[in-house]
Amino acid sequence: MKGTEERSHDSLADTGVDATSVEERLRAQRLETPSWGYGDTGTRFAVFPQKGVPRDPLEKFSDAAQVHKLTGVCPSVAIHIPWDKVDDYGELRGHAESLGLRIGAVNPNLFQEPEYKLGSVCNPDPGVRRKATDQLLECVDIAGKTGSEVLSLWFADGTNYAGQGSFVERRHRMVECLQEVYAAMPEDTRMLLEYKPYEPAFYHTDLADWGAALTVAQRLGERAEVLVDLGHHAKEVNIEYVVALLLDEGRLGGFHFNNRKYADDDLIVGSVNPFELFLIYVELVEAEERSGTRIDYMIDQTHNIEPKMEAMLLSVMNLQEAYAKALLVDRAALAEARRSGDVLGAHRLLLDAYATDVRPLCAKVREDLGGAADPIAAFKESGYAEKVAEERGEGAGAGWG
Ligand code: RM4
Ligand code: MN
Ligand code: MN
Repeated sequence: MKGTEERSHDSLADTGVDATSVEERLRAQRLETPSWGYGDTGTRFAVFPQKGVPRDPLEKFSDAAQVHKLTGVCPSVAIHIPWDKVDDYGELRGHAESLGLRIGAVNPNLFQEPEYKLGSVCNPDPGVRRKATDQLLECVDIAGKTGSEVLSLWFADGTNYAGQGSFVERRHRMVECLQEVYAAMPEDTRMLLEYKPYEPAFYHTDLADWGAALTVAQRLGERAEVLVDLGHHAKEVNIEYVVALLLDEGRLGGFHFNNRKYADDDLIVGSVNPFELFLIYVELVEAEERSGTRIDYMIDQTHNIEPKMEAMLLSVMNLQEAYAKALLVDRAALAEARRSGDVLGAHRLLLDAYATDVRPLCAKVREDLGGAADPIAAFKESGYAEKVAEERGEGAGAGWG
């Protein structure tokens, strides 16, 4: 039986790429996991409680530490406020750091309170806009206390019926509120604007697509960038093209990885359309080679019926594989095929990379990082799930709100 190292190099033998540099880049990959992916979440129909889910934000970090330990590439955790509200953010930060983690993007909820029925920063009532702006400013403050450098904003703002609101007035209100927040951000903090075309509003959304998010970001300044969530597009949108375009404008700041079959399903990334994920990474790899590209790669998933920790591990493995395959594309040959008009030659270079079995390579990279060749098997063997099920019990999960 061959060792991981040997199998890893076998799989690259025919690709003509430099295995060492591919491994180096894979070791440098960073993926942020979401605190809410560890808690009990659900649909509007039901939330199914699972045994051993974290009861508070600190326990979510303990679970995230397991994911980092087994994969070696997940040292940060995104938080949602108020789901992860604590009295002492210094304590939360200390707990994270004691586990070898740091706090990633701070995500404010501006969609749960009754006042936000007609919107938050776009609300026609100036009093409600003030409240929303103050909540955003509180998150800037939390980012400072927790050592986070990213304020990640998704707005549920929108309308349900034609005529309900003025698109333009609502947009102006959003820009005005965000200008105040942007001005309050320390120099090293970035603001990410996440778009979504529907839900919970069903007629229009105030940041519906990449164009809406990009133009608001441009109004604010260089440290405002667009976040692409893979579940937030109309059907058949060519997401890799959107990614390339935002990269070219220097305004792709973040990713929310997940996968969907129909709507904003928040399923495990790569579970529905792994080829699309690969094509997105093909664009990202190219951009990474340009200087100044700083993208926060985050997972945004809710695990409703699947075991949450294993779901997170599988997501990370799928992202490692997609990245690895994209790194295997023979770029020089691709450029030549494009130049000479070799349509299928160019296409097949992508297919060749996609068809390569990169699992041994990714297993080796994880082992190099102190993680596990097979993180899910290692997790099962570790007994962690049984231990926390015993300690934490069932049904007290910290999830939605
Ligand atoms: C939204 C969006 C946000 C996420 C919330 C909970 O659809 O994806 O990123 O934080 O859901
Ligand atoms: Mn998202
Ligand atoms: Mn979403």
